Amino acid sequence: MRDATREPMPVSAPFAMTLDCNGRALVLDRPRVMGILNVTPDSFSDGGRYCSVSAAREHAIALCEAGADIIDVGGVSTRPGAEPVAEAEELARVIPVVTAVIEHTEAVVSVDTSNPAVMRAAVEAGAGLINDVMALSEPGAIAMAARLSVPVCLMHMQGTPATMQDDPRYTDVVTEVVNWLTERRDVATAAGIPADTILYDPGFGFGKRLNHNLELLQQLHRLADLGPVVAGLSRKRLIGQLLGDDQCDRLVGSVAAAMIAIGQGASIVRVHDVRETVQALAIWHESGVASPLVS
Ligand code: 8Y4
Repeated sequence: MRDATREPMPVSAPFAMTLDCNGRALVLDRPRVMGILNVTPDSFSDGGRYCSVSAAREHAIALCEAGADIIDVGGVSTRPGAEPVAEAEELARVIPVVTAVIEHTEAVVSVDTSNPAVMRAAVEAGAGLINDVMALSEPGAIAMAARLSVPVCLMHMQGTPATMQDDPRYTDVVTEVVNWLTERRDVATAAGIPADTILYDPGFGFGKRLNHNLELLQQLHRLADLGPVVAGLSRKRLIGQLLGDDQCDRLVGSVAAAMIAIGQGASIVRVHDVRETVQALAIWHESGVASPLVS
């Protein structure tokens, strides 16, 4: 029997919203987990394309069985020093995997890309969310996202992946990130993207030092005033920094960080370790502790 003290907390607008992700519903009545599926050659390599697609598909199925609500498929690395990837190559990596994940799972598929042609092909293959670390700043990206009418995640980055960690500077990182995301929202809505289909992400680690990342985490609730927040902390360097050892295993630290982000009002956490994060979130949910998503 379900004890009255363990009934889920009531959740109200504005963020108990349901997003229509290309026919698949993403209900933000509780924190959701986005599982990371990298389809760069170093992740599921075997030379041949078929092998890597089937390996990626199997990993996606495992992530869903572990409780992922969203699978984020990305074919281009954002690491400093990563090789640029031609459009044809990105399409060849991403689209067969999107197709396979749509066919074999019920998850919302998000496409991690800044390229409008990849956005279009992915949505045609069934993807239901655009996750763009460039916040639709590439030529044609805003217009394409507006035309595709799927929700978009706008992420903040200072600089470019190649140089962003060289010397990031802010006067007031949280205010600057909030203002920048507000500007990107205004550009997006002016182009016809409905405001209630936009998600916001501070871009942990993207042109930020440890103190910047921590300030953003401490004040993540200020981003949540804009709309649903996505937080990606999983296995990032800041976890190693906080643990005092860059080389140590980052699993437990990543799960803890995801929980803190949820406590600060994040709607979606982007993670590698789905099973562990889902377990931690179950404790959150079942505890009945008031969700910050309740307004
Ligand atoms: C180990 C593994 C260390 C991965 C670092 C990393 C975000 C994102 C990335 C994010 C959203 C990454 C595509 C960087 N981070 N999308 N993408 N938010 N929305 N690095 O924080 O995971 S890639």
